[in-house]
Amino acid sequence: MKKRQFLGTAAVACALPLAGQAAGPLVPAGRSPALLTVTGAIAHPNRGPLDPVLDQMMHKQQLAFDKAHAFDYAALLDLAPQTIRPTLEYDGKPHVLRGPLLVDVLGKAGAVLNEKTVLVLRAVDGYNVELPLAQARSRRFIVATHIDGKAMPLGGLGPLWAVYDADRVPEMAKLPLPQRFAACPWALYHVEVKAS
Ligand SMILES: Nc1nc2c(c(=O)[nH]1)N[C@H]1C(S)=C(S)[C@@H](COP(=O)(O)O)O[C@H]1N2
Ligand SMILES: [Mo]
Repeated sequence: MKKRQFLGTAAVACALPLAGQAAGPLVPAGRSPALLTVTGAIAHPNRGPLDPVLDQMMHKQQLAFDKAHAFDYAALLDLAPQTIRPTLEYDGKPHVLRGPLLVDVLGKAGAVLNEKTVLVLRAVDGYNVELPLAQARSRRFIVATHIDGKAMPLGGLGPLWAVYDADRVPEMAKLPLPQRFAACPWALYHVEVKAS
């Protein structure tokens, strides 16, 4: 597992335009690619607006934002991990999923939350779902980084999966397996915090 990486002023400095600077290393020290970008009602951004050139996939998915908090893998592993054991629909077996609570990820971004907040969870294939904050809390959604002790590949369910323990939510546990995980985008990469 990776050690914690420092994401303070260095990360903010890296997010600023590099105009006038000599070309540096391809991957600046202590920085790895953002896996999850949180936008909307947040008070602790660490990057600027959507760049319609370089943020091409988000641009194609018609996102728009003037600031964001981007998490790399280390930043997510730095948050207190939770472990859940839901039965998955793919094989009908319980699996161990681990990762920080979604609300803790939002907290790190300084999300401004109230009882009307809605979260839009979006995956790389464009699949997206509106999840009321109240449900993210009561169902204890996590941003899973590991399944059965292993990191999850892009191309599988990862690298991040917004998921919850359906077996432990009575109104979901009574549904057939294929109806329990519609609010759980695999390959999650973007969360919008919609205040209203
Ligand atoms: N990224 C992504 N996540 C997704 C989906 C999807 O199409 N893409 N389908 C959702 C739905 S509707 C269900 S029922 C479950 C299982 O769908 P799947 O068989 O497409 O994984 O995953 C959910 N998560
Ligand atoms: Mo579905």
